[in-house]
Amino acid sequence: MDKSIFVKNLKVENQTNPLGIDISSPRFSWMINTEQNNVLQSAYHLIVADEDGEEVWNTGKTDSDQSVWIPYKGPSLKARKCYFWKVRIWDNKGQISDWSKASWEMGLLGKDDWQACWIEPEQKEAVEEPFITVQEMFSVGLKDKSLEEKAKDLRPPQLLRRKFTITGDIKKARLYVTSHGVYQLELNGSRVGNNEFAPDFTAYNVRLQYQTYDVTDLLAAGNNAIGAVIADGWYIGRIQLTGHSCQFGNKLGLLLQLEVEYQDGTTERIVSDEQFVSSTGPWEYADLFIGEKYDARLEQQDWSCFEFNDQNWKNVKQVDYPLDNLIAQFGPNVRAMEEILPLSVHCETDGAQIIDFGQIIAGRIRIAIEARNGDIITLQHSEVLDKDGKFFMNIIGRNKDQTDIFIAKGKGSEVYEPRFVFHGFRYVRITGLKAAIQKDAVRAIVLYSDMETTGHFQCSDQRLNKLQQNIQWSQKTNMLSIPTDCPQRERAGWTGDLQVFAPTAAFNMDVYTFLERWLGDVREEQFPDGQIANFVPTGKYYVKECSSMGQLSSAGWGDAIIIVPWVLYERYGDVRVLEQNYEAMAKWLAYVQEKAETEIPDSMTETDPVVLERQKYLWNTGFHFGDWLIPSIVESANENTGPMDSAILTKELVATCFYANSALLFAKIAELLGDKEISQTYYTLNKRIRKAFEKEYIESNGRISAHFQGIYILALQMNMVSSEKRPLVAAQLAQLIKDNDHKLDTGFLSVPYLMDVLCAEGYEDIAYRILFQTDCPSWLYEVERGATTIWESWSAIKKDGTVGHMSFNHYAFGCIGDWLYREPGGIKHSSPGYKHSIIEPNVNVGLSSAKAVLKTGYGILSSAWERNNDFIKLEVKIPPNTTATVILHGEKRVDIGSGTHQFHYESPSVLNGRA
Ligand code: RAM
Repeated sequence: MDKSIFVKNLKVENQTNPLGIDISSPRFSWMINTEQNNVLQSAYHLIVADEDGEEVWNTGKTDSDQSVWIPYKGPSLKARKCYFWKVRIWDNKGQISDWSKASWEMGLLGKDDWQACWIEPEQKEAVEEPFITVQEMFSVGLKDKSLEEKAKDLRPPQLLRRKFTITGDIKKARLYVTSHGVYQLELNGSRVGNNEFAPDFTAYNVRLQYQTYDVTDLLAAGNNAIGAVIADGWYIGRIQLTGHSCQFGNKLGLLLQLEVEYQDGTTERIVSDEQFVSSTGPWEYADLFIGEKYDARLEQQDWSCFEFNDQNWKNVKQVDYPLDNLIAQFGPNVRAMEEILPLSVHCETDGAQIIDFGQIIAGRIRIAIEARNGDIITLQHSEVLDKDGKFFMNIIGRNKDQTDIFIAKGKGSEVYEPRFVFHGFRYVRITGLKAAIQKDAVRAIVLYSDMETTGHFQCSDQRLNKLQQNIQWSQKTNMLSIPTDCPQRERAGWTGDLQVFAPTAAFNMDVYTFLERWLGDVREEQFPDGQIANFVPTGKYYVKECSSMGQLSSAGWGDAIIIVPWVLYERYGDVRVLEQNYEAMAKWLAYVQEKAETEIPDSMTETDPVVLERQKYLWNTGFHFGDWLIPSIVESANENTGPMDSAILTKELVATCFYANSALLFAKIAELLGDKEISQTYYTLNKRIRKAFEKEYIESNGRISAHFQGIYILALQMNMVSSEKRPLVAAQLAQLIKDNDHKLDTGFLSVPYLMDVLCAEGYEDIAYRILFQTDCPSWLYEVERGATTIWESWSAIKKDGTVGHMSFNHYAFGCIGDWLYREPGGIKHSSPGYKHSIIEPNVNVGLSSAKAVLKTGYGILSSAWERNNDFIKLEVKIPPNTTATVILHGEKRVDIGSGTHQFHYESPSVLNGRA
């Protein structure tokens, strides 16, 4: 039937027909498909039935325009059961869609659903790296052991297998599994699923995910065998800044439950128990940071098949671990998402071959090798070459080797792809290979959490397009299981980095569920006094590591617990993320409030009661990273200070700005969740903090005591300035930028607001000069220096070509992406999840065209404009069930419904000779 509206993209918990859900009230979403304009949903009807076709929940025709995040409200859902759901909708024109159908399956819902026991293979003892401080890690004198020495402390991944028999005709078979370490599975010689680094990186002690696999087609009648390989991963291996090991435990273990349902209704369970046997395999070691050593001569053919002779394998031990920390996989798994062919291969004088993949990524290589038995081939990974084009290990520190070793068995062409490691790199230096490497014999395998790309920005300036691509690459490659600062040196879930980047991230990809999961860890790892960790998951040395700084959190980092859920709510429209984090937000703010109210700076000698009274509203004590990595400070840093002056000189003011900002956001959130009284309290608190800030730090001429660009930006953005002083403060900022030859000098926390603040205060021209600036520091300086990702430091390659020991893949400064989508792109959310949006392209940035596309929860929203002298042609696409207001040339407002709309209007050109 030719229906003019239909319902598509049915999702449960943001996934299509998911398996293994353990949420008691899963949320349903769908999109409406139609060729017609101005379509709004007026009602829906949703029915859920169980496996036997019995209806379990029927909403009846429900008058509502909600088509995303509708929570299930039927009777309790049962473990393991598959549920079928269908939905149809009515629109504002009286049309009814057909039913659209989908399903989901519940997983194991509690420890009683587990018959399996944890098992551990006999294993070489894991070596706990000696504790070093962050300062020691970054100190020049840091001694790192040679790879050979380290190898002695490393240990092999373990292979575990078990035989079993299938006695009937299978209806369905599910495998529920998790590990201490990272695992891969095989059934009868075939790989199970395509997850990498399962069970993902979470705060394992409190939240360990199990994965569910449909293995119906992998089982055979009669004899079968199951095999698992487990490597140290994040649980035991070297991680985070200081390359510590054993942060969550020190023994590899497996928990597995295979459930088979036969056609006749009977069931069978094969679980991890002492019938498993174990052995080491071809891996001598595999450490996430150091790399993998693989000896192909030790491969055991068909080790996961029934016939394999496992006589020499060892027994495993059943061990008792509480099962309370188990949760079902939530959100995307890591996968091999892309493959890249080399750009070039060249030989160094010593015979080493350098492969250039033309793109910095996180992942590893796959290489076809022709070598002799016992040949040792070494793969080193790096993000840059030095000034003279020579291989240069840009990442230094303890255990940051990123080196894989392959020992050939020498039988024709052998394909090697490391399995339990990933690296941050663009270049690979290969030694030990006699033959010249052919380009098509190698691929770079790009690994990240499997999220949909939702955003696209393009404009008439190719350099900005390259910047946008670089931002997207830094995002993908820093979203491998958790949101990280960088995928090579630290790979840590720094809360501050994500906080500044979250709005950009939410344009580029569907990060909602991925970040919801990580926020779960942030909450779980909140300290009893309310502090939120600087990076999450933390690990057992976190507290010790922070002790030199005197506190476990920092302003602008801990505030992620309020800012990130708020951004997610705005961009995806699901109130649950606010509800879930509400308590943690309140605890964090209570901690900050207590600090502000009870502490004053050590240097303070004031006795004036008025001055002392306002100290209660200033968060001006303790350690904070401040406006981290201010370019001019990084430039002038010496070995002793490092970048720490950025923190020391700005921390008081930054902390107070974030205190005000978080109080305000929390007031809004409380209001939204119906907590009126609390909301009022925090609106008032916000006002008091702002007033105290102005009194304490802003002079009558608008100068702020910490005279840095970033402080002015934060003060203006967070409304710390009265309306009378605003122009003066803004003028100070403008002057600072002019004095800096129109270059930014902003750190991590202020840079997200740089462009918005300048534009809002009437300094558009300065903002655009910063945008198109090509001298260092600037976004286009990096682009012109050949960047393929966003760098940690703007001057990671200096003007004279000197290459620094920096990370070349930190997404934080890529936060300008949000502005590109919103301003030249023109897409702005106006009600949560883009139910209503504002399309207001800034056609005077200095571009002749721009296009922004975003796949929202309702469908594609886009804005594309082109300038022809003084005339603008704008095409806008609005998804069904949403509306938009188009603002032309800053004044004319047009309200529109879904569909494609075109506008032509006049807007005098201010191209100023730019693209
Ligand atoms: C660096 C990290 C991260 C930042 C912290 C404060 O070590 O790379 O980006 O958040 O410091």
